[in-house]
Amino acid sequence: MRAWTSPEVPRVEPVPGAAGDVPLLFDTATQQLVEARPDDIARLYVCGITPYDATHLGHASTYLAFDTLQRVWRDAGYRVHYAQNITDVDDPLLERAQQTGVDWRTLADEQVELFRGDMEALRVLPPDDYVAVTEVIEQIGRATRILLDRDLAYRVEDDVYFDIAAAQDAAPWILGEESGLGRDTMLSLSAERGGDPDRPGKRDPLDPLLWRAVRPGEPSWPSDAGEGRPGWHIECSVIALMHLGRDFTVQGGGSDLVFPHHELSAGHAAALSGHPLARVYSHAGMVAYRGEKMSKSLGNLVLVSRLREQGVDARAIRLALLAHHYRSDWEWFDEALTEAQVRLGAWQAAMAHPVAEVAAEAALEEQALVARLRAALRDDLDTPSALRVIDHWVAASPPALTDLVPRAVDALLGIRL
Ligand code: 5CA
Ligand code: ZN
Repeated sequence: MRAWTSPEVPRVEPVPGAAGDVPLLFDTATQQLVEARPDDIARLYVCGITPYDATHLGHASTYLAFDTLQRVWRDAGYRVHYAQNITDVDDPLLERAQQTGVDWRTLADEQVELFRGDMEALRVLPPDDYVAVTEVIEQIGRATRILLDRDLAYRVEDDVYFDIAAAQDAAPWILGEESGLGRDTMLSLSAERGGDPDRPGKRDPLDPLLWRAVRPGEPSWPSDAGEGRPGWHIECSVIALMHLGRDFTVQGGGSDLVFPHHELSAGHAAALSGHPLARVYSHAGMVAYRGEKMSKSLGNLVLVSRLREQGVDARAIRLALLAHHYRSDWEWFDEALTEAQVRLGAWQAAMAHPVAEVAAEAALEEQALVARLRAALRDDLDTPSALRVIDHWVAASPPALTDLVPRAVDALLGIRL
């Protein structure tokens, strides 16, 4: 799939030396801060949208978290290979299409287009590989066939399930290693989040669907696993393996994906490749609105496109989201936009007229400021502290400044002043 146009990212000189400049990131699997250290290049996968009711501020907040990670890596001199999926065939999407009488493909296309526009307006760096499930049906069918042939999958009627117990014996993967959850919690989350723990005939109630055989009225494709369509977790395992390879740097998404999605995507990938899926599992907190998680199923949504239509500056939306630490759960209040607009105005006023040269002392201060900005972001993407660093500088109203600070704000925070 076509992604969207990349914003320009200015280089901020001097570039920090490579060693020691990798960000620390909280890893869900080990529950601690770890270095998100790329090999030759940083390889990042972030779970993409299921294209309906996009883009709400919860989605935007999650993508901004990983946008910040990407900007920190790039600023430190690393190349980044970023992949993202689109879940364009799945039960909730098909249900929504059915309810509204729209063809599911039309719904998905329109929503992906809206998402692209929102991401572009927010200056989110696009993925290098933006892959819809419908583009990789054949590969997912083949992967399912491989798992069947290795006895790591089995059929219940014509549907195919992943055999968790067999995979744990055969692959470098253990259920619970990523999420740290106990079985009872897993069972209830599985039922809530698209699983079918009560289906008779499964070897383990937690075994997830890999391939769903054709049903009347549902889209289906021929494949090595039979006529049907992919289950959910396998799409991300296959897309990630195809484009990033095994054992990549960071697997990301919102915290609602910790279980079952990321746990079982990791299981499928380990069973297919013989290696762990990723090194770090990073999760963004949930944005709530009117007391509950902002979600399509509850309908309590604030859409980026709606705010843009109302004439809200996308930079203010970005600043309002960056004002929260990516890992915290927080609630959106409309006043947050006013605060962000005030902040944006103050930054613009202070940085409106960069000059070519400033006194040596002022230049050193600017460099120290950029160092503080970088340090905040390297510390588990602490954007609230990063914004405060700029606020303090702006409040002190330096008489003249070069373009170093606005360039750093653009490169690292994605705000072009
Ligand atoms: N297509 C799947 C992932 S493979 C999916 O979860 N799609 S989604 O459209 O529901 O969500 C897209 C991304 O936004 C996911 O990373 C999800 O974790 C995140 N997300 C969803 N709701 C919120 C929310 N309220 N706050 C923060 N992030 C959210
Ligand atoms: Zn995913």
